[in-house]
Amino acid sequence: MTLRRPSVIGITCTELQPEQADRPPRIGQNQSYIRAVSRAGAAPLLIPHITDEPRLRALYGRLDGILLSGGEDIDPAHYGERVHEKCRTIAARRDETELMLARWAMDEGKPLLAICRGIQVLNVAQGGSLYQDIQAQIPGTERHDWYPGYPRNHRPHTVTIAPGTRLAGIVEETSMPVNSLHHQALKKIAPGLVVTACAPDGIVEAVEADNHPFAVAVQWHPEELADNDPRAQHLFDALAEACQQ
Ligand SMILES: [Mn+2]
Repeated sequence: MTLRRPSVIGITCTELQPEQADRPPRIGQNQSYIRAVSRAGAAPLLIPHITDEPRLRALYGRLDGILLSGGEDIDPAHYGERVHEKCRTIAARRDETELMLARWAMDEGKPLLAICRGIQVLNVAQGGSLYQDIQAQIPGTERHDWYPGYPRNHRPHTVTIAPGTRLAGIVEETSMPVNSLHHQALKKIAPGLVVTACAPDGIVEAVEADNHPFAVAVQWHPEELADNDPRAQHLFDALAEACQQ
């Protein structure tokens, strides 16, 4: 058996809200992502917000795979809309950084796992659009923003997964309960992406690229389930596996 070098997977960061007024601006990310990537045998690397293309490119070049994480709302200008009153925090430097990473990974076939905000970044990067607030913009939908006040592994709805998709192969299910920590959702699906899972109310919960070695995106938060649920951990395992190809 040949020992292989562990893959390096870049995890994008969120802008941390200062608890005290005198705290400087900081970035970081939930340790659940780091645990899930580590458990998959890969080395996690937190990616700061770098909007200078050559320098971000230098960092990107050293990564075997990308994990687009959850967080703020994307500036609707990136999909040609004005800011809706229910749109929440926007992080301009994060938008710019992640849209570049997503486009490069899609163009060049670098393995990509996109979670929550990540599925939205991937869709917008490829020319899709978003509902800026599910409750305000889509009548008759169920609640999807189960935060704060609920555990992050609370599973309020199921997803139906299309058989034969990469996602179905990874989680080995065609229906399963998931957590739901989002108030936005995919609207127009970008060219090159296919919907692979939906909630009972029709909200798109997963997409993947049909012409890419590994570009899988989910609207739920598998990193918050992966400590106890192999179906969630398998998404990170599959990303790490793709990075070794
Ligand atoms: Mn949901």
